[in-house]
Amino acid sequence: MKRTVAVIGLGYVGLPVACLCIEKGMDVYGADADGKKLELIGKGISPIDDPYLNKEISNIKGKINLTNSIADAAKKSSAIIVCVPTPVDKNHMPELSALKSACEGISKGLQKDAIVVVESTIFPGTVEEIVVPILKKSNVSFYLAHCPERIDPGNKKFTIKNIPRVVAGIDKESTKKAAEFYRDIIDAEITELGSVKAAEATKIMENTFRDINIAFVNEMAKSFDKAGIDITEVIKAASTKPFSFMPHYPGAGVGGHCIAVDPYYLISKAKQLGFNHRFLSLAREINESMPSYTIELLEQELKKINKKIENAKVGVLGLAYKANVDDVRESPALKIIDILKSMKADIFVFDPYVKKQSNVKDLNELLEKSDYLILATDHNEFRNMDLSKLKENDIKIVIDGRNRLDKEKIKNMGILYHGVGRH
Ligand code: SAJ
Repeated sequence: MKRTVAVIGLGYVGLPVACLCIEKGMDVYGADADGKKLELIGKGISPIDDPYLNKEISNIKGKINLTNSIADAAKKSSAIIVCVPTPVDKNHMPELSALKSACEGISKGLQKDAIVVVESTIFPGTVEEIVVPILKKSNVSFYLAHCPERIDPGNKKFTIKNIPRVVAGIDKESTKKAAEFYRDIIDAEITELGSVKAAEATKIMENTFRDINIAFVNEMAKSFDKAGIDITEVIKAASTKPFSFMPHYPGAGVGGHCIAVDPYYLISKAKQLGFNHRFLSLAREINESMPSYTIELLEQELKKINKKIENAKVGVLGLAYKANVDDVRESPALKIIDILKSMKADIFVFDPYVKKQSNVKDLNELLEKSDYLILATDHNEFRNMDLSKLKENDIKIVIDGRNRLDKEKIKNMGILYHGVGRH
């Protein structure tokens, strides 16, 4: 009998799940609160500019059942995969309203012995303390597990089809049923863990590991800026060691809905339990300081030519939180723009993936109008730009927020150059 799956939340996590389940011959009910998103998906257009989704989305046109009613999707399904956002609020506290309302909706339609799997990133304890009580309102027996999402937006090599996963349920049966489900759709190792808290903690550990390593190189970059050492050369050199070194790269900041968010889920939960994550908090502080550090670098270079930021014509290259994606969530570029605004600079912004929030039509117009540049996001278009255009447009300063541009070439054109830990 065909398995029927409800996917709650059709974003960068849920949509790949929906595409894959349809590809595997399942009946899929996709539920999302965003009518525009449902309309696009119904037309076979991906609401997210992502290589995997742009390719797969046409295969689900006319096959996926779309609804804005979570209860209706749950009513029809024996498996329910929850892929809603779990951000932090402005005080860096977990914001679980989307997860809670998804569970409320599911509890209104949950079928007896259905399996519910939460893929959204959550702190250890969320499933047992928050999800279970809400689903129990359904008054039916159900299986419940956590299988943390591992999507890397824009990654063509590792996609939902081949990324190994970990899974654990509130009881052995739930773990087994969830593992079966993922083994049916994913061609990679599915590891069953002994407790749902271990699964919740795994994702947080993966991403916190990345955050502290980025903070490490960001602090090194600040130190090397003082010492006149080019950190990109040192990272390259350290990477020649064939074991126990893992390169990370300094930059204008850490954005996105994973790395910049997940550590706070653990920090806040641990605080409730009486443990203070000093190291993780410091790493967050260092990474959060990078946008203002990038502005300080611009101020340093402006001082050399007796200029100030006020009324300076500053071109910001990029809005997205990382290269070649269209997502601006927690983007350092937005923080850089806010600081420039507060300092009354004249700001020009261009991002080829985020044209709606750009205020010039293309890179050429930005170069024509700007005197100083900040590279905030290393989109391929910026990495490969014709640097001679900097000279043609009389650009005086380049702050390379991702250490991606040819430092020597820029300096040889008589343009002031400063990267992050590189000058
Ligand atoms: N960043 C740095 N230096 C680095 C790496 C990243 O400053 O060395 C910045 C990026 O510019 C960006 C932010 O950190 O602003 C996050 O970058 P990311 O490459 O970690 O991209 P994400 O947020 O899409 O992370 C995803 C995560 N995947 C999941 O959570 C399932 C993460 O676990 C992956 O490690 C990451 O992709 C990846 O490796 O690409």
